[in-house]
Amino acid sequence: MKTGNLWDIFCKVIDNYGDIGVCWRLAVGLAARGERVRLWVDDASALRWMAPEGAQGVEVRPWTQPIQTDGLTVGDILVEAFGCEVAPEFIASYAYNKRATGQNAVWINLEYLSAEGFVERSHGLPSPVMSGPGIGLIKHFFYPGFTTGTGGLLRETDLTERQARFDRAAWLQQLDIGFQGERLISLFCYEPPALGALLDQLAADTQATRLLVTAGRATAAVKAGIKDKYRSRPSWNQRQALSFSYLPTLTQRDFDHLLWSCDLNFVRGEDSLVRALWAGKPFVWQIYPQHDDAHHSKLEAFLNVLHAPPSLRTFHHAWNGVSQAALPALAPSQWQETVSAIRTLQLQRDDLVTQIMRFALKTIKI
Ligand code: TRH
Repeated sequence: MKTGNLWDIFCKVIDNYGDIGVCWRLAVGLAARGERVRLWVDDASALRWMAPEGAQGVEVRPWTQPIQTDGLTVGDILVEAFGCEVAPEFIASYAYNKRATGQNAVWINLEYLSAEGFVERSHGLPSPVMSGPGIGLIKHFFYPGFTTGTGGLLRETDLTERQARFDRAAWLQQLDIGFQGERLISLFCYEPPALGALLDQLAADTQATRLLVTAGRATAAVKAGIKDKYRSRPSWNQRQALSFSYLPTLTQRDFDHLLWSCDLNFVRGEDSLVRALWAGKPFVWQIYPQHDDAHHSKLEAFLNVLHAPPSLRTFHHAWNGVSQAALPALAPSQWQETVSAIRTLQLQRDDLVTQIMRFALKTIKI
């Protein structure tokens, strides 16, 4: 495809880091392939620690109300991330420009990652705009996913080379983690109901474990859990089999390094799930909870795509509060093969940036 197109990606930060995390990765991926990107975001604060150095070819713009469109060069491709509803004044000038130049509009609705069946059915579908300043334009749904009929997963072109070059010992030292050969487990989570049970399990294990706890909600949850334990059972970690390292906020690159360094990763939301998959180590996923428990079927669909063995399924059910059963024992050695298999399979598929660029070009030419 011809490169050098100008992409306008719109992102609204609802909560947590996934929306901006995915949009940033997409923007950087496009720029790395010669595209130009403007990322319009209502709250760019997380980028200060996720990507403090920015990226060549990506311009982060504040999504002000309204956006000042006077004198703005309209881009070629418009991406609306996660149904964030692009600013009407921007749509008006985009639509005006496309009509005036006779160029096809490319307005892509980027959706959340899911392994559910509707993703294949909905990926690529057109949705004519029936009202508002964009009336007459056609939006297209773009669904990331795990199967060939979907938009794929975000993956950098140099991912496997970076992994091959990675020096685990040096990275741990750089982070001041006093690693002494113990099992390393990363923890990026919300407030899992079984967190207390996990801490007990690790403290009771004959194998020493260091839990690398990510900043924010995971740190708050672990500290609260430990406090509770000391209050009710002061001897819960008497042998000190379980130790803790509380991490600062990491750049997205260092977040990968964390996952590559650990023997087991606990991740949450969609973006870190994909990073855990690329890391290729056994992982446990806490799915983003939805009010109507819609996340239960989403979790099940993912476990099916993963071909998760029974021990991994039951662990996920307890970790996510889908079942009230006691947290089963961790069995990472039984899970390794499953993770390696999905990683190998997904590495053979076209990544999301390749696919979205192909999709945009096709739509421009229609
Ligand atoms: O933060 P999340 O829980 O994001 C969630 C989900 O995406 C959810 O679907 C969405 O609806 C909700 O946000 C609004 O988890 P996720 O998706 O894994 O995103 C985390 C991002 O933060 C990811 O890009 C990795 C990055 N990260 C760092 O770069 N450094 C860090 O230290 C940590 C802990 C995370």
